[in-house]
Amino acid sequence: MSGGQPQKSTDQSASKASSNKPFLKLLKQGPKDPLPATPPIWMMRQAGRYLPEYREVRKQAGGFLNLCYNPKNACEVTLQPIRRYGFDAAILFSDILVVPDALGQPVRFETGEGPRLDPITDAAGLAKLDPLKTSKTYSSIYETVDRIKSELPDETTLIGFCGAPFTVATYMIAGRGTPDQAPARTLAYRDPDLFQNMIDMLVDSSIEYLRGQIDAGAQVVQVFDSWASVLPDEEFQKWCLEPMVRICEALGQSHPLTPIIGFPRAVGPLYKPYLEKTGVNAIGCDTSLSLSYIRDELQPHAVVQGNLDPMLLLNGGPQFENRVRKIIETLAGGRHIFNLGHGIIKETPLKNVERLVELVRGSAK
Ligand code: 1CP
Repeated sequence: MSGGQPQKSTDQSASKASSNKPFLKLLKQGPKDPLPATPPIWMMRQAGRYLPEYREVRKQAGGFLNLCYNPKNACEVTLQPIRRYGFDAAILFSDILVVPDALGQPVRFETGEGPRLDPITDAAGLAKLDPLKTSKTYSSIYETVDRIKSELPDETTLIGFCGAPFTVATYMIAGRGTPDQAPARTLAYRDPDLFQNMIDMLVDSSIEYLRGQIDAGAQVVQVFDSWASVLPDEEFQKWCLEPMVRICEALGQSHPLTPIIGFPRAVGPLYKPYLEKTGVNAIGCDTSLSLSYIRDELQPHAVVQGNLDPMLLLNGGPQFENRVRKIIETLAGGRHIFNLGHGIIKETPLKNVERLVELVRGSAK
């Protein structure tokens, strides 16, 4: 499998380009370097349904995955939030479920219902997947990255991404989003060897996919482990931490200059061991982490990213504004990227996002 093989480093351009990109520059700095006057800002799910211009393209794209696999349209929706708000980073428009789709487990998006896959529950199901077949699907995404790179403003950084193996496996096993990820947890306990094989396949394919995105022009990558918090400590080590360590080691060998952001959402006290063991450059902090924990326990070791509650952004008003100021003030002594604690909610008023950017950019002392 191509995933495990180190390749010649192709991320040299990332080092040259960082000086005029505040987001990339911060990620490459050490803790002692001078900090920017205001934190760089982007928002998880910044390209999406809260934007009228996204809904317009989406309507005409003929299905969500068609949008992801059409480089012209995917590039367009990636750039929309940059044009409107001037965020410091653009995130490739795609989805974490592109990986199972590429491996041969077709993904459908039912209108208003989220993703659907034929669940994999046994070895025969897993054996149908073919890691050698991914390149055709992945190359359309790389083409999108290449396009974005040529159209992105000079000062904007491009983030590539994938889902963490555990989070992606929860969808492959349940065949859909589930409130408690019970089908995946059950399979992991009932048949750990099969579960391990699935995780291994996802580790290799994620490495291949992230390397391809970086080679095509992604300057930073983020790995989303949205459901890591449902596992007890021991299983977290095995199914979340170890796979992420392997991904970071592989990228560290092939693309040592490309920063990695980890997002082990809602794992509470496990944030610290995650940071220590994976060595990620930056850590996405979810809404539940206290600002003092982020400042004292995480920020000395990595760039911290977060953590405004998307619900506060949706509601706006003084509570929202005060919290934005408090986040910035508390984390001002170290490296901080302003973001939400999870994805933006689709009903969020555009004027609140505008106000957020104004507050963050106007926060210089
Ligand atoms: O109808 C639509 O237009 C689909 C809505 C949508 C969008 C805009 C989905 C379906 N995916 C996306 C894009 C997307 N997804 C991006 C790129 C855009 C950006 O961030 O600006 C990214 C990074 C993701 C990541 C993603 N997809 C995650 C991890 C982050 C998180 O929110 O926790 C997860 C869990 C998914 C799965 C997924 N894709 C889409 C939906 C509705 C879901 C959740 C399904 C569920 O659990 O019910």
